[in-house]
Amino acid sequence: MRLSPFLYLIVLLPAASPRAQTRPNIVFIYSDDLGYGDVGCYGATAVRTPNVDRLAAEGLRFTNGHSEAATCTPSRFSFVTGLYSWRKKNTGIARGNAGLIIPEGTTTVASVLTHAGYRTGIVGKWHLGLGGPDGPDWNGNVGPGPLELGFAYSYIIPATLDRVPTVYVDGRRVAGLDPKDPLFVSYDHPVGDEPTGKDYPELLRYPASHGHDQTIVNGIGRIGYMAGGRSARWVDETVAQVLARKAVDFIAASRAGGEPFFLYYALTDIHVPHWPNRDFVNTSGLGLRGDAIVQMDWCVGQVLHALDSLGLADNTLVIFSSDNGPVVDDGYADGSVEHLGGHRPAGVLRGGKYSRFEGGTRVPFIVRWPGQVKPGVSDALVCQIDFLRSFARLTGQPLGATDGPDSFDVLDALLGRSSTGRPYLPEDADGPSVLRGRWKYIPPYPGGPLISSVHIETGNLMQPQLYDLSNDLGERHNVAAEHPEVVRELDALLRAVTGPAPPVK
Ligand code: NG6
Ligand code: CA
Repeated sequence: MRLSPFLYLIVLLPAASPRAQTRPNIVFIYSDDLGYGDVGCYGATAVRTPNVDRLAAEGLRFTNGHSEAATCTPSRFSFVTGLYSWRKKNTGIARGNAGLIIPEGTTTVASVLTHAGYRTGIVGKWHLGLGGPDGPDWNGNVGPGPLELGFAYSYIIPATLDRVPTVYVDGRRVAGLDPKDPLFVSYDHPVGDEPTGKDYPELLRYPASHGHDQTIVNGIGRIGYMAGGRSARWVDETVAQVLARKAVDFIAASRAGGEPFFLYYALTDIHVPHWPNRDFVNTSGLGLRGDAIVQMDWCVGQVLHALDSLGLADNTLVIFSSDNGPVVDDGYADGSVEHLGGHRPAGVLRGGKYSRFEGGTRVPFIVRWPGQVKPGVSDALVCQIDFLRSFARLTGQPLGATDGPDSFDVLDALLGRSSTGRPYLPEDADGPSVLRGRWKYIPPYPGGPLISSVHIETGNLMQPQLYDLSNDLGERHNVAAEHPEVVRELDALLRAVTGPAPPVK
């Protein structure tokens, strides 16, 4: 039987249907502590990052893309909830046994995409607490956690690589835990009789330079004490590989299920402790931190390769970014400072992780969606907190005023269809500064100019600071005295934004 031209059209329609174009899969690859100058496409020459550079060449590279905060927990809180981190208490850097920081029932980027019919998953670093107010039951149900906040799949490390417990959590259970060897965790007092870095520094792979002197696990002094759970402990030199496998498996399973998917792939690199797989040791010439960058780039490559080989690349929006700016010695004397050479982790920016200067939150930020996002460079002001509302529009989800109230819909900027992003951005480093147009305003803050342990400038000054980023991206010339009216305006803006907080349960 010959098909009429009309029938041909119907048969052919699904492949080119608008659904395929407007509801792409979304993969957010979130690096940890990666600086504005740490990858090739942002100017690094001493370390090679071909996979991140490939994303940039095939996508849109933002020069003014930000995390919401200069540390991890608040940045992640904002990305997940669309709320500024200071809206809620306890969004400072969370302990590894903290209770879940985000109340159940909060609208999240994952719950929005679940409503839109997406299969949602998180793989990697969580660091937003688990369990009730007293923390999780490590030997039972570890929830509530990502699964109660809109993620259908969750394979995470609870906090950071340097915080106990050093175990994976698969869904609501510690993966591979033997009930005969229960896991004990405390941040207040030693548990069990395993050596600590404080008492047995000779057992360490490399010494701590600051803190990190509690339980030694796998030759690394950690923050916090733990005992038991031996069968469940991760092996530092394979964490990136284990998580990359989980990410790729999630993509493949979603492809098999035929649903659009959202993957939040939160890399553990390049946070301390730096212990890349032996495949990457001595590959950068920049010491262990540089080797961790190479491993991070490999992780990105694993995802790109999976998308290519499964035929998903064209219909997948990939976003790559970092949760805060860079730090070289974040508490371990692992040789990274000595090997840094001329590499500048924050590039042209001043400050880094923990800092109010741009180095704190201005980070690599790349969007790729072949055929939809024209490759290039964008100066639009965008922030990870804006994904919630931008993805809602992308997927046609109506939101109420209290859903992600601090998230702006910057979809057009993210897709390169507009050069305008959000109108201003509060940047948090234990208290906000604000960026609007060419101006960066840092209100007076006490606390001293330097965190000496990490060699990073805080940006604290008892006088107002105003920088004209159009000619002073490195924030060297405080022009507050020359522009009192701008200082007044931005101070008022900041007060208005931080003022009457929307109710957070
Ligand atoms: C600090 C840790 C640092 C890192 C940071 C959190 C010390 C001395 N420093 O308190 O090593 O873990 O917290 O980093 O313990 S973040 O990227 O997760 O915010
Ligand atoms: Ca971080």
